[in-house]
Amino acid sequence: MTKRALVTGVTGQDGAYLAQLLLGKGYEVHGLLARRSTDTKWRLRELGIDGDIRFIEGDLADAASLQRALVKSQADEVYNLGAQSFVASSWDQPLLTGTVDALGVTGLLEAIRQFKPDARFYQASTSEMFGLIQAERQDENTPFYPRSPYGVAKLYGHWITVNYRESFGLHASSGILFNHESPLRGIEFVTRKVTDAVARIKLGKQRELRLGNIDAKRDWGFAGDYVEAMWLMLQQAKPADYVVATGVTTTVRDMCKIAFEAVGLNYQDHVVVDPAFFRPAEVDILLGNPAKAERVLGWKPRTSLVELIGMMVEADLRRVGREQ
Ligand code: GDR
Repeated sequence: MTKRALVTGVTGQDGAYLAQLLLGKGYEVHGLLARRSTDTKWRLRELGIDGDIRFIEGDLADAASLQRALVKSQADEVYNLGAQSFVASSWDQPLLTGTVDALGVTGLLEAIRQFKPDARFYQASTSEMFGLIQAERQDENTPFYPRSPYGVAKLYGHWITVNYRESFGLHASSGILFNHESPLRGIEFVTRKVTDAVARIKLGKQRELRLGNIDAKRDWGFAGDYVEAMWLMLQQAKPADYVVATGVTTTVRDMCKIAFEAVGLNYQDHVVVDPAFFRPAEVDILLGNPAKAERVLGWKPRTSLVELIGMMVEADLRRVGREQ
């Protein structure tokens, strides 16, 4: 029997890699497609899978469209990857962020409860929920203290997932993913902003790179590795929550150093700190402990930060080169 999956956020970085993984496993993949005036399918085209996904028009902010998507797809597995996912924008659009990232999760869980209660559910939770809480390494038992409207909305999404699991017996799991990047990362996020700039500077199209807080520390992994953990969570007999991370933390500054060194440049010659990119509140350090994912799911990150940044710089050199 062919398995059917419904993926929200299918045009995003994680959605694209997950869809590729599921198609490779023989799934029928349905993707919720929000109507936008701009082209959103470029990632799916880059992976060569845009023609293989069954799109269902809908939006996490529209509960009726979620119900329709559930009925239409008859999904066995539902992956909720759709979100307003840029932390900095969540201060400018706090209500939209809450509507999509918090209430949207309830809308989807309700649609499952009413129309496909045997479907398994994955919620994209985030290390941003830990926020101010500094632990030696953050794990599933670390308390939460979000530091942005995004983090607060995601914490609601996390707890409503736990509550629907405990209240209605849904097979609902939540992956607390630390930062995960790739050549398909949106340009607004710091790693891709850096690797794109490195390519432009190397090819003589840009001179400087303006960044915010370069002392922030993040636990960065490769998105392609992380979508495997999502799938594994839904293959378990019992639903649960898992931290997905590398267990290594690096400053934005050192990540820049790696990226510029990949093309033989010194970041200090190009990076300018610009307070315009500082956030109203910052999460200073994130460092995860993926021991449970390794023990229960048999999952391990396979890509180091140096390999990841190298892969991103290479892809951006090709992209910028093509523009010329
Ligand atoms: P983050 O990712 O907020 O951690 O959330 P981002 O790459 O935006 O920021 C990482 C850190 O870099 C600092 N920083 C800058 N960030 C951006 N975007 N632009 C800059 O110029 C800049 N300069 C310094 C930030 O202040 C921050 O400390 C990501 C998102 O994918 C979330 O959706 C996800 O939940 C978490 O990761 C896990």
